[in-house]
Amino acid sequence: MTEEEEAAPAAVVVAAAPYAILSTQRVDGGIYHRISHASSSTGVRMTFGLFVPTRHASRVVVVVAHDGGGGTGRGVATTKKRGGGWDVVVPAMFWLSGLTCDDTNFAQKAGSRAFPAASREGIAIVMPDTSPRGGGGGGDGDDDDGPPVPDAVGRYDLGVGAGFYVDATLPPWSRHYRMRTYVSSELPSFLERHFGIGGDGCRSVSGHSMGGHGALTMALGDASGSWAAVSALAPICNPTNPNCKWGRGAFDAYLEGGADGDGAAAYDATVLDEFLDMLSPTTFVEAARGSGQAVTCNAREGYDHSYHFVSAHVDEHVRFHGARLRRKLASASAAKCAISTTTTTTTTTTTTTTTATAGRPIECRAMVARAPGEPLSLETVIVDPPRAGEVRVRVVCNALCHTDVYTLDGLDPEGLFPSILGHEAGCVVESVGEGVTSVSPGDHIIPCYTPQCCKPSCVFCQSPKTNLCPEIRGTQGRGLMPDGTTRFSDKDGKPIYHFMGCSTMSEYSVIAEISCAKISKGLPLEKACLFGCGVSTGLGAVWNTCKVEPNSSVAVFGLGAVGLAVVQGARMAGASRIIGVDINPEKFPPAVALGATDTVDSSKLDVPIQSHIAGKMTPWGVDYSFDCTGNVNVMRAALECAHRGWGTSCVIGVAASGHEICTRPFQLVTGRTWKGTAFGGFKSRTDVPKLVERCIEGTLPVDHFITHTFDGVGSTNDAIDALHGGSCLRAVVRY
Ligand code: NAD
Ligand code: AHE
Ligand code: ZN
Repeated sequence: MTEEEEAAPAAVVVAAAPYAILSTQRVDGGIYHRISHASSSTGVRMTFGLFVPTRHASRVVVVVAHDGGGGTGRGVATTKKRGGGWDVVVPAMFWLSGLTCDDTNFAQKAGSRAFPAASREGIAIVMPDTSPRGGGGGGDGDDDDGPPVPDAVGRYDLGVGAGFYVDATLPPWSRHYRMRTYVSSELPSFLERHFGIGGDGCRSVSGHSMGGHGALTMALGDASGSWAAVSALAPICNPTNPNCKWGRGAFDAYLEGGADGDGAAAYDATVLDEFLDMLSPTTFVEAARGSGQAVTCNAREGYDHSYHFVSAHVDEHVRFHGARLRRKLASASAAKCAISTTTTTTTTTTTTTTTATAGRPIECRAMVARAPGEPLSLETVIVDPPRAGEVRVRVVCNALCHTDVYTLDGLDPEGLFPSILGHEAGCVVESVGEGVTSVSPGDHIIPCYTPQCCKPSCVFCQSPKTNLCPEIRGTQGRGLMPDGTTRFSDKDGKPIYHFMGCSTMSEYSVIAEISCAKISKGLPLEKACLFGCGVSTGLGAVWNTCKVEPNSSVAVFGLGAVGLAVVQGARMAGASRIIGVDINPEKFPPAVALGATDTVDSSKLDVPIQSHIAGKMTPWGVDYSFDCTGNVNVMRAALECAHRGWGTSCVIGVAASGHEICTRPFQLVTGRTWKGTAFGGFKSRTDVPKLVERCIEGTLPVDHFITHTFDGVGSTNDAIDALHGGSCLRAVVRY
C-alpha cells in the first residue's frame, strides 16, 4: 500500500457503525473527517473533527451507503477497523475551541498549519464541538429524540455554542451540558475503541480562548493525570472574576452556587479585568508557579484574540504536544514491553520485545553531540517508529571510530549539532516500517553508512566498480531520514539529527532498510560490529580498491584500527613487504603481530618519510601505500612514496574541513596513481555478511582490534578518552 493508496479513503461496505462520517477530505499531511455519534453524556448526537496523519489514514475507512440504485449517499455511513486490533496507538491532541465556535472552526482557520505539523509529529488532532446541539434526550441518534437542547438565543456565552466545558448541575442545562465529561472521558474512550486513537493515555489537550480555559482547567484539575500535556492560546483564565460578566453569567446559570460557588472553583484557572485583561494569563502564571506547576507563557506582541493568533503559533503547540505524546507513548510501550520480556525471556526474547514496542516511540538513553568540541551529553531521547522503508534497531554495542571524534571536534563539513553520532555497531531489529522485507524483528544487522539499494536503475549498485550507492546520500549528509525528517527528539521535543545514516550512540536507532546488512547470529555482535566500518574499510582498501597482489610492497601510514586492518589485509593478500608508519610507537607491536615487516616512527626521521621509504627503504617506493591518518600532508607523503611508474596510493583517512591534498603533478605524470576508498569499496549488504561468515569460520580474526570495552551508552565519553589515549584500536561500548 503506497502512501497515496493509504491516503485515498477506501470504499467498502461493512457493518453499521455507531457513528457517521459526515465528511472526509484530504488536507496537507493527512485526512480530515467530521464524525457524528450519539453521546451518552450529553444525550444527543455530537459532532467532532478528526485529523489523522497520512501514515495512519487507514484508521478511518469511509463507507458510502449504497442505496441499491448504484448511487452514493452521505449521512449514515459505517467504518471498519483495518486488519483487526490496534497494534499501534495513534497519539492524539484534543483542540478545544472557544465561545461561538463549533467543531469546524479550528480546522478551517488553523488547520493549514496545524495539520502538517501534526503529521510531522505523527499525532492525530481531535476537534470536539464546543457544546451539545439539536434535538434529542434519547441519545440513540435518530432526529426525533425528545425536546431540543435548551439554548439561550442571542447569547454567545450561554447555551448552544458556548464552549464552557463544564458539567452543568442546574436544570435545564444539567441534562445536556456535560461537556467536561464528554471531552475528558466519553470522547477519548470512543476514539480509542473505534479508531485506536489516543489510547494508553496518549492524549493531550489544548485550546483557544474559552477552549484554552477548558484545556487548562480540565488538565490541571485532573488528579489522575490522564492528559500527557496541556497548552493554551489566549486562554480566558478567570471566567468567575467579578469583572467577567459573561463568565459569571454563564456559571451562575450552569452551576449550583453560581460563579462564587464551590462548583465554579473547579472550573476557574485564575484571576483579573477588561477583554485582554480578562484573559490575564500573567495572573494564571503566578497562580500556577505559586502552586509549583511548571508553566511557560509566551507573550506575543501585536496579536489579537482571533484565529489569526491561533494559526500563527499553533504549530509550536503541536510540536510541544507531539513531543510529550511520543514520550507518553514510549513509556506506555516500555511498561508493556517489561511485562512481555519477563514472561518469555527463556524463549525468543528479541521477538517478544519487538512486538510490544513496535509502532510506538521508544524512550531511551543516547549520547547527544550538542556542540563542536563539547563532550557528548547523556540524555533521554525519543526514538520514533520506523516509517516506510525504515528499520528501528536495538543497538547492542557500538565501537568508536576516529570519524566520530573528527565530527565531534567540528572538523566535518557535514557535521550537524545536535546529533547522535556512531556508525560502527551491532544491532538487533526491533521493528520494521512498511514495505520492509529484507530484515525482520530479531535479526542481527550491521548498520552501513554506504547503503546498497540494489535497484536495477542504480548504476552504482549495478556496477562492480563501486560501492557508492547515492540513493539516500543527500538526506543522510543532512542528518535526516530519506523522507527528510528525523526520528530522534530530545526531552523538549526538539529534533536531533541522525549521523551517517546510523546514529548508533543511542540504545535505539532508526535506519533505512537499504543500510541494513543482515548477518549471521553466529558471531557475537561485539565482534561483528567491527565490520561496520574500520576493519572492513582497511581490508577492503587492500582487496577491493587497490587489489594488492601477492609479493607487493605496501606502506601503511597510521596504525590505528583502519591501518592495522590494511596491514592484516595486505598480509592476507600475500604482500611481501609491509611498512607500518606511525608517530606513536605503541602501535608497532600489534602491526608487527599482524604482518608488518617494518615499522617507522616518521616523527623521529630527519628526512621526509616519503624519501625515507622511496630511496632508503626501497629503491623506487612501494607498490601500494595507504593513508589511514586523515592528515593531508601524510596523504602527500603516502603518494610520493609510491613506486615510480606504477605505484598506487589510496586515501582512506578523512581530512578536516578545508584541508586539501596537493602534490606536484609530476608525481602522477611519472606513473603514480592517487585514489581513495569509502568503506573499503565493499557493497555493504552483500559483502558484510560474508566478512562475518569468514570471521565465524576463523579465517578472518578480529579480536585483536578490541583493546577496550565499556558498559552502558553513558560510558561513550570514556571510550573517546581511550581512543585519544594512544593505545586504543577499538573501544567497544556494550549497551
Ligand atoms: P585512529 O585515530 O585510531 O588511528 C590513526 C593513527 O594515525 C594513530 O595510530 C595515530 O597515531 C596515527 N597518526 C596520526 N598522525 C600521524 C602522522 N602524521 N603520521 C603517521 N601516523 C599518524 O583512527 P582510525 O579509526 O584507525 O581511522 C583512521 C582514519 O581513517 C581516520 O581519518 C578516519 O576518519 C578514517 N576512516 C575512513 C574510512 C573510509 O571509509 N574512508 C573509514 C573509517 C575511518
Ligand atoms: N562528511 C565528510 C566526509 C566523511 C567521509 O569521507 N566519510 C567516509 C566514511 S568515514 C567512516 O569512518 C565515507 O564513506 N565517505 C563517502 C561519503 O559518501 O561520505 C565530508 O568531507 O563532507
Ligand atoms: Zn568509521
